[in-house]
Amino acid sequence: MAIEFVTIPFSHYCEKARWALDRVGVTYIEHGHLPIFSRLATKRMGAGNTVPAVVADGKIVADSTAIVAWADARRPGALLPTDANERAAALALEDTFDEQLGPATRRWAYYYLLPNKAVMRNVTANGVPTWQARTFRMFRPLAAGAIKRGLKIDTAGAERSRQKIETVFAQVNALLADGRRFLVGTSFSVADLAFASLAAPILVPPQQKFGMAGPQIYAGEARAAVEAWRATPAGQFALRMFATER
Ligand SMILES: N[C@@H](CCC(=O)N[C@@H](CS)C(=O)NCC(=O)O)C(=O)O
Repeated sequence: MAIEFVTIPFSHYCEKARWALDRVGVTYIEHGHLPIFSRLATKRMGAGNTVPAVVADGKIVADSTAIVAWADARRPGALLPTDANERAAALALEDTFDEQLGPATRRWAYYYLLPNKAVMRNVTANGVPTWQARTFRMFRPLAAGAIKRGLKIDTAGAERSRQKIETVFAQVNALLADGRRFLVGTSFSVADLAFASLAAPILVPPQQKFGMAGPQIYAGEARAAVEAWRATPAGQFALRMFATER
């Protein structure tokens, strides 16, 4: 039976959960919402404030980390390594990416993309009810203002986020320096999935949907930063994960 999957379609945490569900072959019906509206949906289902959230067998599984664990339980070992040490290492990396990388890439991407009317129009037009897309378009400056305030998106915040991204990328570059193919062990795990999906807003892999395919969505200094991140070992690694494991 299909499960219900509530998302903001272009959210990288939702992509993390979607990738996990796809990986284990779970059938789901995705209910996409735009920011602000997503809270109405999660409230209605009795989940917290954020997406992704899943309803399966009448139970709510909220938070991408819980959804990955739920998905792995459907096909044990598909995402969480079965070896205890590897599992602990993969989960620790997932935590770092969830807590450090995800908020930083989101703030940095919003800082540069929110003012771009054409890109935002494209990004917010897909996978959500038409009335939401239309309302968002109509009240774009208001909605953009609310997102900016909610996520503290300003020049100083974008710079702090850039530094955080650099720190996490340096950590991943260091792991990859020994030539390993995956971040933990010898096969794909939640560590690879979490890094690639949460870095996606600043790497813009071609496999991404929702109007976010390709670095051309950025201009000027942001485009240059994106190209530089894509060229790092960590950037190349994430792009390879999207190309071969997504
Ligand atoms: N720790 C959460 C973070 C999820 C998250 O931050 N979701 C954002 C979208 S990227 C959200 O739902 N924002 C809407 C809101 O806060 O109203 C997870 O891993 O699922």
